[in-house]
Amino acid sequence: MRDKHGRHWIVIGVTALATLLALLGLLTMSCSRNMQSSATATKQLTKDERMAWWRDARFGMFIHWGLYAVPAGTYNGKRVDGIGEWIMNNGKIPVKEYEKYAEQFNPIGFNADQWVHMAKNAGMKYIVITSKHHDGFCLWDSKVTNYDIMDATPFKRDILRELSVACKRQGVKLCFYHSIMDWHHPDAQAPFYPNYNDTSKSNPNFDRYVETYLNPQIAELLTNYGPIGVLWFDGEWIKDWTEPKGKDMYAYVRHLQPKIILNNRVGKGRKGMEGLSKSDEYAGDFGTPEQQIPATGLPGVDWETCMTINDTWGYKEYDQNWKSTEELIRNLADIASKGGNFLLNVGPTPEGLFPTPIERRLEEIGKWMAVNRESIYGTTASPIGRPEWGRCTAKGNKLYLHIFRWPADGKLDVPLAGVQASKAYLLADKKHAGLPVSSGQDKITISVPQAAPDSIDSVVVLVTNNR
Ligand code: H79
Repeated sequence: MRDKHGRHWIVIGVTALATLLALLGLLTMSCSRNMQSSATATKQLTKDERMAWWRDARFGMFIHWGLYAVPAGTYNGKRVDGIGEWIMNNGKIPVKEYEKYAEQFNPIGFNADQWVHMAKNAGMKYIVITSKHHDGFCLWDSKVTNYDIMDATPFKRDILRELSVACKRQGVKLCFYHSIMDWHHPDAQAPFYPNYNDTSKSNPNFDRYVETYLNPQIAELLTNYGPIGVLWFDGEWIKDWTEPKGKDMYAYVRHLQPKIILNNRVGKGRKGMEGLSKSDEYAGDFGTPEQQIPATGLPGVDWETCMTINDTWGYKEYDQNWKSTEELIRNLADIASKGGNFLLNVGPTPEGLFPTPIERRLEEIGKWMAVNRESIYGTTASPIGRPEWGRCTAKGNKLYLHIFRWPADGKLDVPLAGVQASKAYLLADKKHAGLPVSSGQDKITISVPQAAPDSIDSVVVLVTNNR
C-alpha cells in the first residue's frame, strides 16, 4: 500500500511539475510575444522611414477651400486685390460681416470621391486641404467652435470626414493645412482689425487661444480622421508664435500620430517665401518654397514647392490667368530633377466644383503621367544639373532625360563622363526599342527619332552600367 501510495504521489508530483513547466513555458512565450509586439508598436520610425512615402510621391494636390469662395474676390461690389483667401484682411471686412458668408456656403456639388479621383487621375499621391485658413472657418465638425461647416452653414456635411473616406477608398494620402493665425478668434488676431495681419501686434490672451482652441482642434484633426500624411502649418510669422511654441506643437503632433510629417512652418525656421529652413535647429521635416522653385537641388534637404494654378489659392471667379499644361508638367519635371515635391493648388467654387480650366489641366497632366510616371515617382535629383535641352531625374541605374527642346539634328548630348550606357529607349515606346548610343570623352550621344513623342516633355531612359 505504502509503495503503491508512494508511486502514486510520485506520479502526481511528476505530472504536476510537468504541467507547471508547460504552463510556465506558455506564459513565457506569450509574454515574449507581447513584448515583441509592443516593442514593434512603440518602435520609433527613423526620419527616413517616416519620409519614405512622401519622397516617393513627388506630386500632390493642394486644396484651398472655405468661406472666401463665396465672395470669390469681390466685396461690396468692388474687386479686392490680392489672393482670394485673404479677402477678409485685404477687403478690411469686419468679423461679423465676414461670418455671414457661412449662411451662403452650401456647396451641393461637392463630391469627395470625384475630387480624389481627379487628383489621383492626374498622378497626385496626396491631398493637402485647408482644415482652417487664416480666416478661422473650419471645414470639419469642431467641438470647440460653432464657426464650422456643421454649425454655421446650411450644408451640414463634414467635408474632412467625406474626404477621409474617399481618400482611404482610393489609396490617396489625406493631409491637412492648418493656419496658426486666426482672424476670427478674439484671443488671436480678430482684435487687430482692420489689419488682421499686423505683425507688430500681440494678443495678451494668445496662450489661451493655443491651449483651449488651437491644440484641441489639432487633437480632433489627428484623432477622428484616421492616419494623416502631413500636417501643413502656416501663418507662423505672427509675433505671438515662437520657436519654443513650434517645438511644443511638433512634439504634440508626433505624439498624436507618430508617423506624421510636418512642414517647417510649425516653427520659426522658414526663410521667407524662399521657404527653406534656416538650420536643423528649427522644428519641421521639410522646407516650403511658395510660388517658386529653387534654382538647384539641395543634397539631403527635403522640400516641397507649393504653387497656384492661376494667381490665387482660394477661388476668385475673375482670375483666369491659368498656367498652361506645358508650364505645369515642366515645373513637375524641374522640381523632381532638383529632388523636391510639387504641391499644385486648386481653388474649388462655392458650389463645390473644380473650375473647368483646372479639370482640363489635371486631365492633360494625367495623360502625360500615365506614360511617364516612372520618371517622376521615387526619383532623386539630377546628377547632371540642368542640361540645355531640359531636365533629368534618376532612379537606380536609370537616368530619365526629360526633353523639353527636341534636338533638330536628332542627336541628344548627355553630359556624362566615365559612364557606360547599356541601353537607351523612349519611355513612350512600350517595346523599349533601343536607340543608338555612342560614348564620347565627356558625353553620351543618343540618336533620337525625328519627331518628339510629346511636345511638352518626352522622356528618354538611359540605362547605365556603372552608376
Ligand atoms: O495659403 C496660401 C496663402 O494664403 C498663404 N500661404 C499659401 C500656402 C500665405 N499667407 N501669406 N502669404 C501667403 C503671403 C504673406 C507673406 C508675408 Fe511674410 C507674411 C509677408 C510678411 C509676412 C512670410 C513671412 C514671408 C515673409 C515673412
